[in-house]
Amino acid sequence: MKIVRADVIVTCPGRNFVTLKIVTDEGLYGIGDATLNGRELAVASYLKDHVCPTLIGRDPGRIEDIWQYLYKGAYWRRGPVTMTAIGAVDMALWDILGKAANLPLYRLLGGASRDSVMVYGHATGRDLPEALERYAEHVEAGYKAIRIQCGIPNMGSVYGVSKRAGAYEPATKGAVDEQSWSTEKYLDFVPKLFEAVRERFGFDTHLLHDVHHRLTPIEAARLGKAVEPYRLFWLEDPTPAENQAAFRLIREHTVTPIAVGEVFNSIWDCKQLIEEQLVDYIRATLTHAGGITHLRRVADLASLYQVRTGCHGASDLSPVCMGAALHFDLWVPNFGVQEYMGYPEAALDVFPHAWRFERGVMHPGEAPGHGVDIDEALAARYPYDPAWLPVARLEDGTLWNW
Ligand code: KDG
Ligand code: MG
Repeated sequence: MKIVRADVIVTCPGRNFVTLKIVTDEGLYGIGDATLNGRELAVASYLKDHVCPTLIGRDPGRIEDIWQYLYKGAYWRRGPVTMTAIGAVDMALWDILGKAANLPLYRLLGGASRDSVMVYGHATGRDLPEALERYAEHVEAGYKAIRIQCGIPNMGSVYGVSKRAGAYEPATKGAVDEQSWSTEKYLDFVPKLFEAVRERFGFDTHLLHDVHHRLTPIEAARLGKAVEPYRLFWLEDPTPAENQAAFRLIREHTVTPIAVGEVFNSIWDCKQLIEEQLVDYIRATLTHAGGITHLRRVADLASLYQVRTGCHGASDLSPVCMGAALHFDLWVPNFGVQEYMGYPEAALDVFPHAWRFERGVMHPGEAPGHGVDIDEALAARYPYDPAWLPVARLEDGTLWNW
């Protein structure tokens, strides 16, 4: 079998997605998600201009060799754009392999390690009553794990709370959204938020929260310690992780479990965090971290240290990533949880899929490959629509981590 075409499809069915389609001389094709929120066209160009021409004529079954070729052969290694492009190629090649073998991807990886995949949903409110209502809806829908984010009293805007009604979507059209941040107000309010959740709903659901890189290590340590009575499933991205050693300080002070890594793109971003057992969950996902071929290396390293997976699954990762990730989750022995926020209706129509959700758990389905397709005619009806991720500033105007 030989690769005869590789096309990049950019579409905006409710939000922007970049998809790579690799076609073989036998008519089989595979697709991969190449969406990097707010930087979509950089990956589209990397693929179109620098990767697709090198794929033509290759055997799509040589997945490992193609991965190594794109990683080592570029000379310029790693980085979100490169690794997202490699991730999309890898995902598409595993899809082709599954279709050629007539097997769902999870069976190629070694078969199911569990019956279904626990996912966490997002309960987000502008204020405490609204956040608790959203939490109640998730409990009602059967979610076993729920992330809570809430507007902070007397703070203009906050991570996780959309300006628009409906699902969380941080990217905005037109001007970049400049949000304001006060660590003091946040640290004062958040323990009260968790207390209110546990008071109303008890301890039957796993409670998660995303700090979105906003705290310094010592502030994060203080928060982790303060919220121990509420027994979080995880506290996510408490501080930026470029300096992996910073997490030692958090670890020295608290037993609140830590999740990190949705912005990671390679094993090198998390090597120290894992080897020193500074985190409990690793959030890297297939699209941004080099596909199945690379993420399973991360998961295998993590398994040696009892670190579990918690793949990033925000809706800016396309339904293609979701499908592939669910196969990965069903197989990976050291699975923790999968994020799932749902998708706009139009996106679900553009990407017909075998995966399904039922009462807090998901299954990738039994279709060969990863089980997600793209309706190209429909995709063409939703042209690319530029959108920007926000930035955050402290109340005195200093640019902060969003
Ligand atoms: O594009 C940015 C989003 O993917 C990110 O804000 C979502 O932090 C996020 C999460 O935990 O899902
Ligand atoms: Mg996050």
